[in-house]
Amino acid sequence: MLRLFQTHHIRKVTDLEGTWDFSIVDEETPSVDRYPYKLAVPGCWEMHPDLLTYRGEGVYRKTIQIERPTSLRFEFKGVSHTAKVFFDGVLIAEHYNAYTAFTAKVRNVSPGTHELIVWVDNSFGEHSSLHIPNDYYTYGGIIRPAAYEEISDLYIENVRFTPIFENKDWEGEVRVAVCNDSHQRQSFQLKGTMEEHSFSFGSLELAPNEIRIITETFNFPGISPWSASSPRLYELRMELFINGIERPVDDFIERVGFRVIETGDGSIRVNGEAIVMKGFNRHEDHPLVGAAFPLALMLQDLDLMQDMGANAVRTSHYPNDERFLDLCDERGIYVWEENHARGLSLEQMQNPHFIKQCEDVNREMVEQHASHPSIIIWAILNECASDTEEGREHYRRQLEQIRSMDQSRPLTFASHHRERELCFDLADIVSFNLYPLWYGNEDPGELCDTARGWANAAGGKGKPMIMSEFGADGFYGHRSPARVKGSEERQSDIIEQNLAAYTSRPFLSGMFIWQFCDCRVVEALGWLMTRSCTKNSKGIVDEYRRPKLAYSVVQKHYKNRS
Ligand code: ADA
Repeated sequence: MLRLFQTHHIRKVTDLEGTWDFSIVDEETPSVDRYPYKLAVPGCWEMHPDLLTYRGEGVYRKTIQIERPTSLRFEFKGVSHTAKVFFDGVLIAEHYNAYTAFTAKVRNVSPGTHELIVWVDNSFGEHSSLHIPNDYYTYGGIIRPAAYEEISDLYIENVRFTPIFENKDWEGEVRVAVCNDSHQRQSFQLKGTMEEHSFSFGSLELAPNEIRIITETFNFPGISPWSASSPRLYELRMELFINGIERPVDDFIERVGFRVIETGDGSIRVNGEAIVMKGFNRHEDHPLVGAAFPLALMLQDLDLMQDMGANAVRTSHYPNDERFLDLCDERGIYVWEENHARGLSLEQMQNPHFIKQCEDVNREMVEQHASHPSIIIWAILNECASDTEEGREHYRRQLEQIRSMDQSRPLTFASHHRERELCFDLADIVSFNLYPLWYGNEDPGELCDTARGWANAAGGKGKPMIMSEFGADGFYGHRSPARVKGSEERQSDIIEQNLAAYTSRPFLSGMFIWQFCDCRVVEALGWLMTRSCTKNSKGIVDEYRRPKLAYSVVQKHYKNRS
């Protein structure tokens, strides 16, 4: 299931979940004629005992049975990290980046058995500027759900919704992409419903093979807004009618919420009320599934975060599985979603593929996730070279790209450059990754005050401020009366002092602990001394979600419990 609600009542959708044939492709097996493995989709190949550390190419195969002549639209929510999709031997899609979805279409498919091949590559090298050896793990495989839909010649490609609050009442901009795959001009009507509200785009026409985005703003008087305490959601259903045919030929359902976000005077306001985000940075990582989360484990993560009193999550450092965003919509959790990048030096940003690979992930993130009310911040390029003039150009270009696609959310980036930061003027919110008492010995409160000063002096005056990362390693079960570094005791002391400082600073709009759970990191030189057991152990729960001592410290501050 791609989403947590039914996205079509008319269009037939078939899940591609299940076991797929699989073979690795390497020097010994350069061409695949045998598939020795059966792997789960969604799944990571690292879950198989032969492939625990396999990095390279692999081929997935599945046959599908088609009952009647139709056209097919495939949707892959995430293939890690590069995919080529073949239908009956013909290449139908290529895609880079594990964390955004892609689609492919095949027209005029005849009834019978058809073969679907997905070639996957998770190797590192110059071809990949964003998936690099890093402080998290790039798994291999079809890691998120996939499905195919039977589509007619004229169909709805996607629907996007932006709530607007005008003259004390709610409106919504509805943006529908319609596609005419036929060789004829098509006349049609687009009608929408949202509970008791109905609206129409009137009569429309598309030329042969035309795809058009149609946008209009409608009034939705009397709706209940979405908020953290009352996360009211509405199903927005679009139906497409061909002139002369009574019943709709296609439909598309999106789930939306009404809220607006503003920044200014140092605060972030949701529907006019200033908020303080108390949250976690979370990697999609679990030893039982790698990055391929089933719903039950996503729920468990949110249950644990909420049990600690969190109201926010940062999708560090990439766009998340859309079912997780659906859950955040349902629960009223504020989401900071960011594009895919972590800690790239200027040299790494000079990779010839960097600009294009970032543009793609930015576009896909916004196009695919813009209707989620829970996402209240877009962010880019965690800890990259924003302290250099050349790096600044990349930040400027990417923030402009996102702003040109969506003006309804504030933008930020998490910086560790302190007083050397050059890009605060470009963002709407200033965000700091600082690790007082862990990487340095500063007092968290004093450092936070100093950081406010750095931001003010560097173009961030009046902008809301977030502590986007702070934390400490704590090895699960390592107890120490001396509270040595790396023990659960020391971790909980450091979290205590950080949270005491930030929850009492009225100028902060949010704080995100690094990190929710321990996560696997890539085994590469440089990490071994600081990433014992090839893990980042700053989780408040360990990789199996067992709480560390710091759990109750977080509860105390996030829930105001003593
Ligand atoms: C950085 C980075 C995180 C993680 C963290 C740490 O600030 O953004 O991905 O690597 O530091 O644990 O040091």
